[in-house]
Amino acid sequence: MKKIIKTRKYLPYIFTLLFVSLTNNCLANESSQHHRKNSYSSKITTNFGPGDHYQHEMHIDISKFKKVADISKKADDLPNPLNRNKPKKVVLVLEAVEVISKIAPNIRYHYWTFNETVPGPFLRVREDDTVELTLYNNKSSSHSHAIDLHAVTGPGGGKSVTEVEPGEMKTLTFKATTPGLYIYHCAAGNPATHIANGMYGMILVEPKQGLSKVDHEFYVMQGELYTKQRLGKKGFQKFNSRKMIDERPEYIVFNGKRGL
Ligand SMILES: [Cu+2]
Repeated sequence: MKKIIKTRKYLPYIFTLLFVSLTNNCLANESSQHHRKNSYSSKITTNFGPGDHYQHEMHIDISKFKKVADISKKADDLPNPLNRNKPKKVVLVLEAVEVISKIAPNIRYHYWTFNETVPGPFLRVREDDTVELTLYNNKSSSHSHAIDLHAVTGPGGGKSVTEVEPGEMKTLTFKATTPGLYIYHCAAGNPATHIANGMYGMILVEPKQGLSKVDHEFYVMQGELYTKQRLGKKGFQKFNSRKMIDERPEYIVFNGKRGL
């Protein structure tokens, strides 16, 4: 990060850095109906949020998931400014895909993603656009997934109409009424677990008058990975819900993995 800032002296630019907070104030507990049989074990609590006793342990066959060489979204991989005077209909398609990729060399993790990168695609629309967003859930997924866009006004930011089981797809249509830069994230089951595993990104709703011209724009998001094994341990890393509840990440990453 520091390196990027130092070498980009031709500021200003839009720097989209988001600190993903994985705290106890998330929305719901894992529900057994959102999982494939025998792929997990969860201890359900009745209080709001995951609660101190939340447990989630995956039992997956990693050979059944797609291998992705580089999970990291490139910081300069985002759409250009829109330069449009009028609103229009924008069609977006996202796919929830669970993959195996590397936090660092020889350190593998079962990432849950939008479109196979962390963060997911940078979405860019204009104020008053009508956005039609389709969410697919890859049939290989171990969980149901959904999308909650903070640019959307309505139940769960769209989560309530986009929750999809493996192999399903659903479409949400919304009007981008309020300009701003917003997070989107999966909100199925226990949202903190889905976010921790990589299901987040950003949506920019450009104001009608557009944004000031800049030399460069970058897309960088911070995430935290809660692995059962300690930092630096080689091999496949399992998710540890206890560390997530306690907010004790083993890895703090930018765009999904350790920098090289
Ligand atoms: Cu999800």
